[in-house]
Amino acid sequence: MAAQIIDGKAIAAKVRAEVAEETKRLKAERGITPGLTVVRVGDDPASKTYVGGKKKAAEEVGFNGVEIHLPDTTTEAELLARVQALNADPSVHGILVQLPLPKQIHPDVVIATIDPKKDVDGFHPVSAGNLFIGRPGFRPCTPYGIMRLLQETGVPLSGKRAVVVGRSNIVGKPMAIMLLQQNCTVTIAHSKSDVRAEVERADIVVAAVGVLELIKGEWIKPGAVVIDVGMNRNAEGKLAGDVEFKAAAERASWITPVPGGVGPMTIAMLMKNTLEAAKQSAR
Ligand code: LUD
Repeated sequence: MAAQIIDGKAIAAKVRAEVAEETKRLKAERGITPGLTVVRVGDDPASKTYVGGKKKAAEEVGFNGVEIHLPDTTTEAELLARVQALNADPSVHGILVQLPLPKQIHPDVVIATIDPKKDVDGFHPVSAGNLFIGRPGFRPCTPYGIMRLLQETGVPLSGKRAVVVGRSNIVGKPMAIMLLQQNCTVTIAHSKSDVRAEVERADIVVAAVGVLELIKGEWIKPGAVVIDVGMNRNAEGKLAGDVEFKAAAERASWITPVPGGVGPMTIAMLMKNTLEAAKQSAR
């Protein structure tokens, strides 16, 4: 069996088109142009690429997209002052501080300073709490995008055994909660787990560990759906995921590629969250 490819690039374009359409309406009916400000601190090369993608997408869907680039010597107090100014700016509906941050800045403190109404990353404790208890609120963009990818396959989730490999606050933990919300039987596997045994029995595998091809193709249960969140460089310097793509694709029913899978969806769902923030604002 050869897996069907989940085309994240195409589905992300569809999501952006939906957002662009609604943005037009929001402007015409209420005179609101969604504003997204992305703050990038320092010169992490991957962050530069990802933030560039966010700014481009914001412009494409008709938002006012702004990037603030600060030097890697920025102090925590300086960054907090920037965030507070954005909290107070009514033209800014969404604020995102790109991670990772330089080591002198504590990400938790910065995230907690963002007004939860503008938390389009869904990382604020209020957003995390709302997700945990099943209330409306901003969902972290990567797992939110993965739920959309799963929905687009048409594979029913209810009653399926899902394994999330990785337990980060930005991907693994929220991913597990969202799959639970859709009635999956969810396992979170991590560095102290028997990852192979957990993957072998899973109908849905979400790999979010950041270790090149840690998940072997032969571990995949025939017919499983495989979502690869990994963004690693291989020996040839090319982007590759946390799953051995070629071997896994021989067993899976559906699989995401890297690049062109989850990455573009992360950016598209950020547009969706920012539109939602603007809709909920007074103006
Ligand atoms: N921080 C994110 N840090 C890293 N890949 C992203 C990402 C697009 N505050 C905050 O944007 O949501 C975030 N909020 N993240 N990430 C990862 C994470 C953050 C990663 C990849 C991509 C966003 C992406 O577009 C492309 C793809 O997979 O096709 C490849 C891009 C390339 O390098 O060529």
